[in-house]
Amino acid sequence: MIYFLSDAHLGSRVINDPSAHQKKLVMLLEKMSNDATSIFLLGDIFDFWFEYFWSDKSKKEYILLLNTLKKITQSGISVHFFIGNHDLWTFGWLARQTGIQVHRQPQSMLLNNKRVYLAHGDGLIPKTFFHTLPPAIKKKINHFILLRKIFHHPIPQFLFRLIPPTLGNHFGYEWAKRSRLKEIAHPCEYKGEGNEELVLYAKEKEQEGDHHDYYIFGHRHIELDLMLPSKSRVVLLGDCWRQWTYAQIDEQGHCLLNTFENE
Ligand SMILES: [Mn+2]
Repeated sequence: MIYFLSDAHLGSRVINDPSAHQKKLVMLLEKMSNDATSIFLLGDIFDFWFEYFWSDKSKKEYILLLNTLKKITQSGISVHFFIGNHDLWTFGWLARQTGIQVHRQPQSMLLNNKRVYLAHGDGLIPKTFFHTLPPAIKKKINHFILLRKIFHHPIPQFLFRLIPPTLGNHFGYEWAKRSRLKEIAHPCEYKGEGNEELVLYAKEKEQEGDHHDYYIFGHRHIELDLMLPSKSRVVLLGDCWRQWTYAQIDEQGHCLLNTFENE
């Protein structure tokens, strides 16, 4: 079995019991590791993750998860970590600690004989859709793209790595907290086939002839399993902080969404 999960937002300052949250994620990973050949973490596993030039004691907060990941990779299961928009600032430390494989770009992979397109999902804005948008929304998206460029740029990253971790983390977790609070006030909703960017992105790739059987994304915090006219399926994973949903592809290549019940 191959498993996919995303958006745990571990360490979020809005989560009342962060250690219970981490334990539940570890339980899910341990359950998966019983029959997994690979596990895909599709972004925003951490609400804020940044690796500084200095040693950062706060990373101890995640020791249970880091040890679990290490145990899983050492048992021969490959764990793929796709950066999200909250945990893109890993510069090698996380991979060295746990044996996971970090992906910084969307990937096309052949998994159990299915062609699967994988990404966290932020920043994937379909070109044809963008041109149809009203100027105010275009402006908002351009602002987001600019911010994303700064976040991904090596110079600001280098400078931020010089900051003392306590200060950087305070800033980072407060920044991340704002989007969680926004989400609590206005839960993410499905925008419909004609407006959901990741669905349109998948449709665009199909039209370009770049066929995939499955498109699996996180980021949106909603569950979706939608078939396109080309018979491709777009799967949005939900999240692992409130909904506890994940996807799996079995040996026959069937994909389904599932909910983790805390037994
Ligand atoms: Mn995200």
